[in-house]
Amino acid sequence: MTCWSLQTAVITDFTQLSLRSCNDKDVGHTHSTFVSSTGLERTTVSAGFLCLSCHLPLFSPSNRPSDPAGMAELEGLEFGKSDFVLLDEVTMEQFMENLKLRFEKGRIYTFIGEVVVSVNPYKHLDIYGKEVIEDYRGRELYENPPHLYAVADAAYKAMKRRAKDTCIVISGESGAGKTEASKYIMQYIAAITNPSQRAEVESVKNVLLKSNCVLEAFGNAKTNRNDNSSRFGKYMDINFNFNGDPTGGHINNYLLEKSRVVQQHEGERNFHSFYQVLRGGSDDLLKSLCLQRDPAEYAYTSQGAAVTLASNNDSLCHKAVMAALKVIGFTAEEISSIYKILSTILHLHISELTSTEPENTRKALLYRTVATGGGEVIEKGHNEQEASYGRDAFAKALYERLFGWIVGRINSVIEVKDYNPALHGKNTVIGVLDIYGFEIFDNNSFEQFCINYCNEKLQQLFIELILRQEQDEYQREGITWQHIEYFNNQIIVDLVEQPHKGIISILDEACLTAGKVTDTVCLDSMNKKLGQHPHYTSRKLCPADKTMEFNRDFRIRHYAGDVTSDPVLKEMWPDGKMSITEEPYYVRCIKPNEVKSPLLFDDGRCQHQVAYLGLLENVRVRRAGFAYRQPYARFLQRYKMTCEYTWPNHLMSSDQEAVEAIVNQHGFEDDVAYGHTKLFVRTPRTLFTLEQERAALIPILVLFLQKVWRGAL
Ligand code: AD9
Ligand code: MG
Repeated sequence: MTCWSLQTAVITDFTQLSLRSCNDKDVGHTHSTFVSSTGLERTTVSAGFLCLSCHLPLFSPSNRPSDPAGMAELEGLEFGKSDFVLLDEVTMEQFMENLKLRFEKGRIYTFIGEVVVSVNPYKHLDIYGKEVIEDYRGRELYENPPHLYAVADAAYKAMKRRAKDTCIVISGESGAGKTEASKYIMQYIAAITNPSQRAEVESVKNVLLKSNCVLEAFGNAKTNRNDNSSRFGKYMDINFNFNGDPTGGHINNYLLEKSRVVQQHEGERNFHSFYQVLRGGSDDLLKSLCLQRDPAEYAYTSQGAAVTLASNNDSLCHKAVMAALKVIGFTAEEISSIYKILSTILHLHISELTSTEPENTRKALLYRTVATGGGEVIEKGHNEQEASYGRDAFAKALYERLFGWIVGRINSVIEVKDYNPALHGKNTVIGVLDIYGFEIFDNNSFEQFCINYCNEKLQQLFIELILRQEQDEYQREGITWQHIEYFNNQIIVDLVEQPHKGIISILDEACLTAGKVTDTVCLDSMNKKLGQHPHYTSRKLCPADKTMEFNRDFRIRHYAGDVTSDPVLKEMWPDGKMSITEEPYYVRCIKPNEVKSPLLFDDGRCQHQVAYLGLLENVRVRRAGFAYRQPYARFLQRYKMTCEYTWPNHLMSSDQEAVEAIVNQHGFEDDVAYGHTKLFVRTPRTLFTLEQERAALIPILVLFLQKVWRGAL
């Protein structure tokens, strides 16, 4: 018997199994229990499983599986621990050592239980192909090496099995790999669904996938941190029918960074769309729009003095976007309008291109209408500064509306139509959240304030679900539990959003009395209310020119670092609402270095991210915790058939006692704890075994019942 032939065999009698070590030497004992390198004991032997006694892989080198994923696990020791839960000791030192080793070996994904930690490889890795997708399709999370596909499959299975909405939250700072991860996840879901290739489902999948290309063109830009930085938040819902096939979707977009349309930092660009049309548009198109090819010709595309992207070809991207727009269903007229608006923004030949009266446009930009005390209405000319402010505001508004319209148009194509729950069953959803990451610039504006606040809220959700709820439940259920300390960023969230004295409230007040409240008054009010807050400071900056007034700013100590915000905050908070299911799956992305290098693992920067993402605490909770829990009644209902004392009904005084009988009969005493209302199970193996036994018993039971019905018994 070769080891390889055991790849998927279910071992029922451990004592019969004798395998060789990876050195091809007999290890002198019979492997009886296995542990995958994700740390979970298993009864199914597959690549990467280590013997619990000798800790050696169960497969010899000559029998190595050919799939790269399996190989990685097989060589688990060389490539580090694929689940941080398996660290010998949960210390920052060991965590970082493992993370670094895996990054250097090209193993960019590592589990913390069900959470995937991902490090941006900054190079193409051959780990997303069809064969790899097949490895993950329908498998349990711990059966394969860590991968985004494992999480995508877990979310998909959870949605399908329990007909429950679920979502995948991808977080990490700018350039950590969130958007790439979200695309791989969507590709995976597209690949594993609609096996019967129904045309209407294929078309939905196609639009969903192609929408990324369009959204990135209009919503992403080169920043100093990321050549393809998302400048909007995206929450994409994919709807599924009872078969588990996509029937549609919806894109929520949040807070487009519209200030970029008129202003870019040194080294940064405007949104890709401008450069793409200039570089890739046909001569005819450019002529009709009166556009020059060179982005350096336009103020709005050249402020950052970085018109060319090293990592991407604008001209090719333009062609891809045009093709995607057509696939999605934009008409030729709509596409033409999109480009007219872009060119309008670029050179503000507004009247000609937006079909408005030239005189009206001129007036709108150069004059404002003022009501005099006597009830008269007069036109007052803008000074130069006011006129350029008006022009910029107009350009920003145009672009924002264009973006909103594009998203709306995509939504109109993919929205679920004619769905009849009575006919089609429950419509379920998987959401994928990819917002722009935490960012700190030299000059931080309202956008950074909002982006970082969003990230605080996401961290709060993570803390809430993974850390606090977990610990709270153990306490509530009376399970012995060593409390784990973690930094709760609620204090920072409160600083921003508390009614009356939070920063948003103070800004709101200032906006309501706009015109009367100056930056100084607003900052004074903030200092008065928040001066003592441990995460708030304000500075006076001495101007170089002594005749000028002091500049002032305020600083928030975010969980990821200090961010100083420019006090001129004039935009409005978006009214969009995001509904995240309470059972999210998490991908935590880490950026290995600031120079986009595939070779450099910057220890300091990575450790900082691990710390503020709370990953170490996550490992501790996970390690000390129980993988599953179920109320006694539900556990009993499901598994009572596996125990002679509980089937068909038990005679014990409580459900808990009956559950104890099941646990004892299977010898799982050491793997469980009894709470006040629930059974807690430490490793998935226990449930896995019970599930297998139940699955084996069901056909026997059905036969038995059929016989009873037919009166044969
Ligand atoms: V931001 O908050 O939108 O500024 P993201 O979304 O976290 O940021 P993004 O996914 O855009 O980062 O990744 C940045 C770049 O890293 C990509 O353009 C790729 O060049 C590179 N990257 C990220 N993930 C991968 C990967 N899995 N494989 C190869 C990757 N390259
Ligand atoms: Mg992004």
